[in-house]
Amino acid sequence: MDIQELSERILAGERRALARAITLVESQREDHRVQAAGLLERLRGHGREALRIGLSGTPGVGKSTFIEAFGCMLTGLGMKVAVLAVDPSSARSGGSILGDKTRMERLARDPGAFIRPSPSQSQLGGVARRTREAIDLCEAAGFDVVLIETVGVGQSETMVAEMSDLFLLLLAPAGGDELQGVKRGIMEMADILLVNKADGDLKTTAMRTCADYAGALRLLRKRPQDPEGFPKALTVSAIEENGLEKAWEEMQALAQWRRAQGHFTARRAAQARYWFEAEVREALLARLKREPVKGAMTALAGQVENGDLSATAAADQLMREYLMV
Ligand SMILES: Nc1nc2c(ncn2[C@@H]2O[C@H](COP(=O)(O)OP(=O)(O)OP(=O)(O)O)[C@@H](O)[C@H]2O)c(=O)[nH]1
Ligand SMILES: [Mg+2]
Repeated sequence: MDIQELSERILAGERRALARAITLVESQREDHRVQAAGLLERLRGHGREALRIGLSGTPGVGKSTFIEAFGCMLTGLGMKVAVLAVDPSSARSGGSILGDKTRMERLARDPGAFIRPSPSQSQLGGVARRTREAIDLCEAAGFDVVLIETVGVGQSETMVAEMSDLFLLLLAPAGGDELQGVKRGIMEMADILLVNKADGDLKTTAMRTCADYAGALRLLRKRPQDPEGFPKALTVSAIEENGLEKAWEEMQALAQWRRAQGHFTARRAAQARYWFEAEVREALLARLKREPVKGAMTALAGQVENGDLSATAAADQLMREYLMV
């Protein structure tokens, strides 16, 4: 594969080149990793920046329906929209991805949109890197908005929040008790809560739920990266396509304020640092699982079990001999 040509075609906004590049960054093969690194390096400093919007929500809350409607609204405004899905649990079968394709049929056919489902990869670290690199590729290809979708499972929300400029949480209309179901940590990460399905019989419940969440948000500690009134709770109906423009206005207002205040750039810098540190940790852990460290660790563990070495002395020895620390 000619990396020079691929990078030129990505910069020219060619979908097929972008799709091919994402396949390359998803590959675990050593030679592919080298090519991917070369490509990403070549594309650095192109000066293009998308608004990265993370979106999370429990299964069935309406993420796919929302993305389809919201994405089409944005392309209707003349924007180029990329959708990346993050599914570290890999719990979803191929059937669900197929389901998504049909659910996002309109967006999938939209020439202003690019949709990339999650690869079947189970390791969270691998997914995080692949997604960050895919975001970079989409930015280089000139997308204005990159939507990063995740189902609210485990660490995936934190992961997506750490690679987004704005983080949205999609919620279902619910009775008061169910409000407690949203973990505080997730609430604290969200910039905008969207109570979906505010239509038909569910409309009044959705409005009440929204007011409840707005109340809960007011009790949270004020964050420096928020202007007055944020984080905010809004109602939407993805099916009836209501409240989407309002939600977009709020997102833009928040992003603009953060840009003007320097929070936008500062957040990206902090995220870059976070991922650097995460990569270092992961690389070290990976070395423990490979030879020769793996075997040395097993041997030392045996000595610790026999009482020949203390746990501390054995750990010190391993670090000195194999990890140069
Ligand atoms: N009434 C109503 N139903 C909705 C709305 N949005 C989505 N739904 C319905 O909720 C169900 C789940 O919607 P999806 O968009 O597939 O939800 P999801 O969050 O993507 O689900 P997973 O991909 O399984 O995590 C579908 O039957 C939708 O038709 C809405 O705004 N109003
Ligand atoms: Mg979905």
